[in-house]
Amino acid sequence: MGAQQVAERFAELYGAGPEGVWAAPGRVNLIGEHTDYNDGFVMPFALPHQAVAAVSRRDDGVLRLHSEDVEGGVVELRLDALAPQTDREWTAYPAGVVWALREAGHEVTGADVHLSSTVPTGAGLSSSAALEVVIALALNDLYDLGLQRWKLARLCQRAENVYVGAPTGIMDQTASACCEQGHALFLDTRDLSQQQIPFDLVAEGLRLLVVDTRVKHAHSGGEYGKRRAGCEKGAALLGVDALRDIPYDGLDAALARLGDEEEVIRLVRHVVTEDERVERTVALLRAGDTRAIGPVLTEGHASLRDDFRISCPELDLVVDTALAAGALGARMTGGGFGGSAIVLAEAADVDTLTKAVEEAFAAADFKTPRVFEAVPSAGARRLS
Ligand code: GAF
Repeated sequence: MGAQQVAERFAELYGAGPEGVWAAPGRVNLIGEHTDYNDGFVMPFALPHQAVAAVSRRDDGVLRLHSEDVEGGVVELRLDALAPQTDREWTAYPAGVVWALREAGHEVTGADVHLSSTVPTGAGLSSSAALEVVIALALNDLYDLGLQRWKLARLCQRAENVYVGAPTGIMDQTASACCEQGHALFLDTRDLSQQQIPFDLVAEGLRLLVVDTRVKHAHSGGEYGKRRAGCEKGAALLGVDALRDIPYDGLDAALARLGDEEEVIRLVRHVVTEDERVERTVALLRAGDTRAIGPVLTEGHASLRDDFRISCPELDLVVDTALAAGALGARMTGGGFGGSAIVLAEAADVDTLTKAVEEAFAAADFKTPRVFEAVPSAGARRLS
């Protein structure tokens, strides 16, 4: 839905037009998976799919929320009654942002919100971060809070960690808030320093496909938290603040010190090698050698599948089929346990690859996957 339609719907719901309309995108992560809560490197880019919010202020301590994408009417919440982990519905994401802003001391006295999103949910493409960031940006503008983008991302992460109760890192919210069109975002999650890396695949005759396996994933489920806890145990055993502090050339020595902690060894190996893969990818892109990142993406998938153990048969089938059909590289993207994979391919091979993946899914009796091209798009912004 465009800005005007969302504004018109807002007026129907609330009796007057909104003060403004904002958008925040979902993301694909090119490389750097499960590194963000280890103070490591990530490299997402924004999708054209986005959450759009029409918003007006209120001064009576009431938050009214409505979504075009969810059945049901307007949900009305009192700001002074917002409390962490009391809401299991979609409303927890926007309400959590209001809670986090207020808890951080920002004066937000209420809002009317109408939302409409094109980011597929449960597909590992950050539909929830898009919802959080679009609300944070709207309230930042309307209440003149003056918060920088990275700070908004931090508050959205707090909403997700504390209010929603999902122990995620900072990547998705920063991607939605800070990405730029035609670029991938090289983010150091330790100090949140950022570099925009030009990533114009079309100009090079390349395409990046997203294959949504339609196997739903969720972060509040236990597996994500278990991996995070395992990484923290690894850092503690090795006497470092975070696994980011284990240098790539010191990995073998570090693993040797972990003795028979087999599971921790696998987690540590993934995180340390994944940080190196991000740095390698950045170097290749800077050198203009985009095709050469393909094998790095594929290595990342093997590490997530074999060491981090968060892939699933559908994701593995995408990767294996795409590579056999001539892709330059392929990997699962996002949190894992379902969701989406990405495939880097020559433009001329896109149709063949898509058909090969669809046929392989049909033969395996999996749900029909949704395949689309990912074009590095703009981050969050005001539309009107
Ligand atoms: C999810 C989380 F939300 C991110 O913080 C990140 O950890 C990612 O999984 C894995 O890289 O998207």
